[in-house]
Amino acid sequence: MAHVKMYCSDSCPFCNNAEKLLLSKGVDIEKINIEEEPEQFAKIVAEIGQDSVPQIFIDGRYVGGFDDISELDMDDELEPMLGL
Ligand SMILES: N[C@@H](CCC(=O)N[C@@H](CS)C(=O)NCC(=O)O)C(=O)O
Repeated sequence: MAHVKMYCSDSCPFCNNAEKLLLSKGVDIEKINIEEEPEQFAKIVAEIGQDSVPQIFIDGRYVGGFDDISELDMDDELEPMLGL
Protein backbone atom coordinates (compact mmCIF):
# COMPACT_ATOMS: atom_id res chain seq x y z
CA MET A 1 0.00 0.00 0.00
CA ALA A 2 1.17 3.50 -0.79
CA HIS A 3 2.53 5.91 1.78
CA VAL A 4 0.28 8.95 2.10
CA LYS A 5 1.55 12.12 3.71
CA MET A 6 -0.85 14.98 4.29
CA TYR A 7 0.05 18.44 5.53
CA CYS A 8 -3.00 19.77 7.32
CA SER A 9 -4.25 22.09 10.03
CA ASP A 10 -6.95 22.00 12.68
CA SER A 11 -10.41 23.24 11.70
CA CYS A 12 -9.79 22.84 7.98
CA PRO A 13 -12.83 21.52 6.10
CA PHE A 14 -10.80 20.62 3.01
CA CYS A 15 -8.41 18.61 5.23
CA ASN A 16 -11.33 16.79 6.82
CA ASN A 17 -12.78 15.98 3.41
CA ALA A 18 -9.43 14.74 2.14
CA GLU A 19 -8.93 12.58 5.23
CA LYS A 20 -12.43 11.12 4.86
CA LEU A 21 -11.85 10.26 1.21
CA LEU A 22 -8.47 8.67 1.89
CA LEU A 23 -9.72 6.74 4.92
CA SER A 24 -12.65 5.47 2.83
CA LYS A 25 -10.00 3.80 0.67
CA GLY A 26 -8.57 2.08 3.74
CA VAL A 27 -5.17 3.75 3.62
CA ASP A 28 -3.11 5.02 6.53
CA ILE A 29 -2.29 8.71 6.49
CA GLU A 30 0.80 10.33 7.95
CA LYS A 31 -0.61 13.69 9.03
CA ILE A 32 1.65 16.65 9.60
CA ASN A 33 -0.03 19.46 11.46
CA ILE A 34 1.43 22.65 10.03
CA GLU A 35 0.66 24.57 13.20
CA GLU A 36 2.85 22.15 15.16
CA GLU A 37 5.53 21.78 12.49
CA PRO A 38 5.64 25.08 10.59
CA GLU A 39 9.24 24.64 9.47
CA GLN A 40 8.38 21.38 7.68
CA PHE A 41 5.50 23.09 5.90
CA ALA A 42 7.69 26.06 4.93
CA LYS A 43 10.04 23.59 3.25
CA ILE A 44 7.34 22.03 1.08
CA VAL A 45 5.72 25.40 0.32
CA ALA A 46 9.07 26.47 -1.11
CA GLU A 47 9.11 23.30 -3.24
CA ILE A 48 5.53 23.25 -4.54
CA GLY A 49 4.60 26.93 -4.45
CA GLN A 50 1.26 26.29 -2.70
CA ASP A 51 0.52 27.37 0.85
CA SER A 52 -3.04 26.18 1.36
CA VAL A 53 -3.88 22.96 3.20
CA PRO A 54 -4.26 20.11 2.71
CA GLN A 55 -1.20 19.29 0.63
CA ILE A 56 -0.98 15.60 -0.15
CA PHE A 57 1.88 13.39 -1.28
CA ILE A 58 1.51 9.75 -2.34
CA ASP A 59 4.73 7.74 -2.22
CA GLY A 60 6.64 11.00 -2.23
CA ARG A 61 4.85 12.27 -5.31
CA TYR A 62 3.02 15.56 -4.93
CA VAL A 63 -0.65 15.21 -5.90
CA GLY A 64 -2.20 18.44 -4.57
CA GLY A 65 -5.13 19.24 -2.31
CA PHE A 66 -8.60 17.84 -1.74
CA ASP A 67 -9.96 18.98 -5.12
CA ASP A 68 -7.09 17.22 -6.83
CA ILE A 69 -7.51 13.84 -5.09
CA SER A 70 -11.26 14.12 -5.55
CA GLU A 71 -10.81 14.60 -9.29
CA LEU A 72 -8.33 11.72 -9.45
CA ASP A 73 -10.90 9.57 -7.66
CA MET A 74 -13.67 10.53 -10.10
CA ASP A 75 -11.32 9.64 -12.96
CA ASP A 76 -10.57 6.26 -11.29
CA GLU A 77 -6.93 7.22 -10.97
CA LEU A 78 -6.65 7.57 -7.20
CA GLU A 79 -6.92 3.90 -6.22
CA PRO A 80 -4.13 2.77 -8.57
CA MET A 81 -1.93 5.54 -7.15
CA LEU A 82 -2.71 4.18 -3.67
CA GLY A 83 -1.75 0.68 -4.77
CA LEU A 84 -5.34 -0.56 -4.55
N1 LIG B 1 -8.66 23.81 -3.53
C1 LIG B 1 -8.02 23.54 -2.27
C2 LIG B 1 -8.61 24.48 -1.22
C3 LIG B 1 -7.89 24.36 0.11
C4 LIG B 1 -8.22 25.51 1.03
O1 LIG B 1 -8.83 26.53 0.64
N2 LIG B 1 -7.80 25.34 2.29
C5 LIG B 1 -7.95 26.40 3.26
C6 LIG B 1 -8.10 25.79 4.66
S1 LIG B 1 -9.50 24.71 4.78
C7 LIG B 1 -6.68 27.22 3.28
O2 LIG B 1 -5.58 26.68 3.32
N3 LIG B 1 -6.83 28.54 3.22
C8 LIG B 1 -5.71 29.44 3.29
C9 LIG B 1 -5.07 29.68 1.95
O3 LIG B 1 -5.70 29.38 0.89
O4 LIG B 1 -3.93 30.16 1.91
C10 LIG B 1 -8.23 22.07 -1.91
O5 LIG B 1 -9.14 21.46 -2.47
O6 LIG B 1 -7.45 21.52 -1.11
